[in-house]
This record gives sequence, C-alpha cells and structure tokens, in this order.
Amino acid sequence: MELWLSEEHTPGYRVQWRVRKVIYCTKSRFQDIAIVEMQDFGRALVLDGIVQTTIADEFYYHEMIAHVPLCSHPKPLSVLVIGGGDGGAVREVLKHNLVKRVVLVEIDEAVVSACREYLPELSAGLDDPRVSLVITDGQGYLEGCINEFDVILVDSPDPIGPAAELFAGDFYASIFTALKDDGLFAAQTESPLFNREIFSRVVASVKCLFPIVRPYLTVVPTYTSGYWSFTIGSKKYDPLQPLRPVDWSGAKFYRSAVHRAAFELPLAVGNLVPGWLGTPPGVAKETTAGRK
Ligand code: AG3
Repeated sequence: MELWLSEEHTPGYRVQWRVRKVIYCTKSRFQDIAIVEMQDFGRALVLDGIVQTTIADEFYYHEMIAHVPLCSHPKPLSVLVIGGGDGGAVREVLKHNLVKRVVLVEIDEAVVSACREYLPELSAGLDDPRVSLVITDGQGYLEGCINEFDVILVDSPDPIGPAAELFAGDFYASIFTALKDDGLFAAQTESPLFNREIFSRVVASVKCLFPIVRPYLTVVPTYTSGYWSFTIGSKKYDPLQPLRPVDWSGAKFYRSAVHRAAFELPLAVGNLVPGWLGTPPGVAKETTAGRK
C-alpha cells in the first residue's frame, strides 16, 4: 500500500512525501500530533497535518534559529525558547558553553512526550541540567518576565490556532520587556515567498519596538517553498557580524560565512521589509536601481 502525506498550501500548490510508516499519532488538547517515517527524510514531526521538522533537514533550521542570535550576543548566559517542544533549538543552544540556563516554554506537553519517545536526536538535550521545561503558553509565561533573558528564540509553527498570538505586536512587546537591556531575540517568520504579508507585518511590528531589526534567510527543504526566514530584534548588538566562530565540531549548516550571508536579502525579499535600504551600513554600496 502506498502512503503519502500531502500538504496543500494554496489551491494551486501541494507538496507530498511518501511515508513508509505512521509511527505514532494522537490528538492533544491543542492539535493533531503525528510522528511518521518518511521515505526520503526519515522521521518527521507533523502537527495538524503540517511538517514541523524531519531528521534529514532539521539542522538547516535549528542551527540557524539558534547560532545566528547566540553568536551575535557577547554573553548569552540565560536563554528562553518559546515553542520548539521537539527540543531541536534547545539542543543547539546547549552547544554554547557560555549558556548557563535555558528555559523551554511549550504549550503542548504531548508534543514534548512524543518527541522524547520517537525523536531522541532532537529531544535529548531536554534532560540537560541547564534546561527547565515549562508547559504553558508563551504569552502567558512572558507576562511574568522583566529584564530576565539575554536571548529569546521563538520556534513556533505557522500562525494558525494557538500559535497566532506568537506573531502579534503584543507578543513582541512582551519579548522586549523580558529581555535584558542588551538582549536580542530571533523568531521564525515563515516563507518570504508564500507568506509575504506575515513576514512583512512581523518585521514592521518588531521595528516599532527594537532599534535593530534584521531579517535573515535560510533554506529548509521540507517547508513551504523551501525558502525560509527568521527575524532578529535587538536592543544593542547588530547581528550582521558573528562575534565568535562556533567552536564545536558537528555543525552541518551554520558557519560564520553563512551567518553573514544569511542577512543578504534578494530584492524581492528586501522589498517586503519596511524602510529597507538595500545595503546594510558598513557594507560596500552597490546599486539598488530597479527596486520598486
Ligand atoms: N517550527 C516552524 C515550522 C513551520 C512549518 N511550516 C510549514 N511547513 N508551512 C518548526 C519547529 C521545529 N523545532
């Protein structure tokens, strides 16, 4: 029997993966959760029918959501991860020796237990003594935090259902308050090709609050279009140049040159960024003729 997982993103665009086996499947208070074994990508976490991460390409995403902001902060001692119940972002954060404390706030305990059981490659870091796991909603958790974290990572699903509030202006205001005076945050901000309005709106909201706003790009083959964005909001440090190289072996995607390159926006993406000037300060000028 042939089994295919199919994601329909628009009436004209659908992606399918051949699935060898459905390993686990449940319905939590918040969503449908499945762990499947894909033919080409290995095990995958699927929430409400949308692929969140796969063993084959998770590092494209987790290394970039974690190392770009962490290598941009001189002393990231205390880190908060919102969402990311699979543990992949936490695993990467823990590779930074400077990090002393990681709080993972995930709304759905069932995601954490499914990933602990079936995706240990991602979730193993959750047992590290530096990590505390809090099961609650991100916005609710932030309401009790003032001046507490050096770096915050927002590893959310698409802005549908309970995750929608993680893309709202109020949420970024709470992040601002929870960060120390020189803190910075990075959020996954969707495909700049398929989710142009969301990307543009988030960048604009972050710009209203943070003096430094830098969208950056990566590729995640199993996400819509494969072309993916993150956005950093920073109170003090400009993330364009990494402050130190990664000093562990085993990084598969991130390195300093990739960090720098990730901030180079093609015209079609830069044009979605309010006030984008084409060339960041300090970088040799080039012509932006042809921009609308
Ligand atoms: N969080 C981002 C998933 C976005 C998937 N969206 C999509 N394919 N349209 C992933 C969580 C991994 N820790």
